[in-house]
Amino acid sequence: MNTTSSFDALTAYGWSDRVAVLYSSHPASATAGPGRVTRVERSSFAIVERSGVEQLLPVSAPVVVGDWVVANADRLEAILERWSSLERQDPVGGKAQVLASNIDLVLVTIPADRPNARRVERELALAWESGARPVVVLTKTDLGDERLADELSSRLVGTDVVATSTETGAGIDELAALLAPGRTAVLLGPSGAGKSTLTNALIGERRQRTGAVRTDDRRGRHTTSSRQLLVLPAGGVIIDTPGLRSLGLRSAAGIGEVFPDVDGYASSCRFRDCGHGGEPGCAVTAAVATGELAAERLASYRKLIREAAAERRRADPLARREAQRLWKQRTKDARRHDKRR
Ligand SMILES: Nc1nc2c(ncn2[C@@H]2O[C@H](COP(=O)(O)OP(=O)(O)OP(=O)(O)O)[C@@H](O)[C@H]2O)c(=O)[nH]1
Ligand SMILES: [Mg+2]
Ligand SMILES: [Zn+2]
Repeated sequence: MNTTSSFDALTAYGWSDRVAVLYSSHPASATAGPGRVTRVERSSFAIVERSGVEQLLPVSAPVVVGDWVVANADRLEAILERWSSLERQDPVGGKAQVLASNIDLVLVTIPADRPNARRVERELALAWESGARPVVVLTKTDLGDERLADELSSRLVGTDVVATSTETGAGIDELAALLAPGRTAVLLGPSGAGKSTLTNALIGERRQRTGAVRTDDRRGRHTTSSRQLLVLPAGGVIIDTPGLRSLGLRSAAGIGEVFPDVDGYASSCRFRDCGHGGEPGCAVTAAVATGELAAERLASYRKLIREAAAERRRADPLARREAQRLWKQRTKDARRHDKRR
């Protein structure tokens, strides 16, 4: 086993006791060394090894950026078990696409000059599903309304919001501190949000190409084309990603974490699986009626729930029939209940 050797170079890439245990308990570690995937291309992928040297291997298994692997000089022996993975519903194949693995933080970026809270809520749900902790990063605060950070914080109950600008340098140290002891973070957010610019600011040099935003609609131009794992000089690892248009949820697992306010009222609804769309005895719509809960927030929540449910039914025809049966039963019950009153 290689556990006594020096892992200095890999320490900067997030090597930890947890990885050491996964590695040394894997049979392949008897003959091959550990490495971390920094980039994946069509037919090859890059790993960094103990020596700190990056090398290219042919793709022989579905590796993703962030994976810890066991590899020989020119061959992938094994992918070590992932403890977190950020996944989206693949818009074409209907399968999951893993965007990054073994991450501790998901930095959900939202540009202050075209903030879209609904997109953030979707990305937060995706992030919670991954097993990593999401943090919202408001970018380009030099271009936006200065009340935006506070408005976001109050809408996104229970999620931290860091306000940044690479123009003024605001929030960059705060972000670096979140990453410092060797955590791995992945950047998520629309094209042109400033993810690569932020990456460069954290690294302290211009490593990632950045692109001007179109002036007509202020959208980005998809400057970054592939995911890239980079080491930060102050400690920590960052994965820069291209802005994605489609971010389909795989399940409803993360939605409750993003909407603890809605979930709080939902526990008082008459039906345990209330859809909060006009069902009798709905505590959530009652909270909207009294102004305790924003209608926009509920609309965003319901859209994500509906999408996750549709995804589940698509994947499972039995679930589809069960949903129809429940709905019929419930309307019958409700009629009976209302008559009794
Ligand atoms: N004013 C201002 N402009 C910024 C800031 N951060 C980034 N920009 C600009 O926003 C544009 C887009 O930045 P990128 O870093 O390329 O955006 P991205 O999120 O990486 O975009 P993709 O790679 O396409 O997903 C560039 O012209 C940056 O110079 C900021 O804090 N303030
Ligand atoms: Mg980029
Ligand atoms: Zn309800």
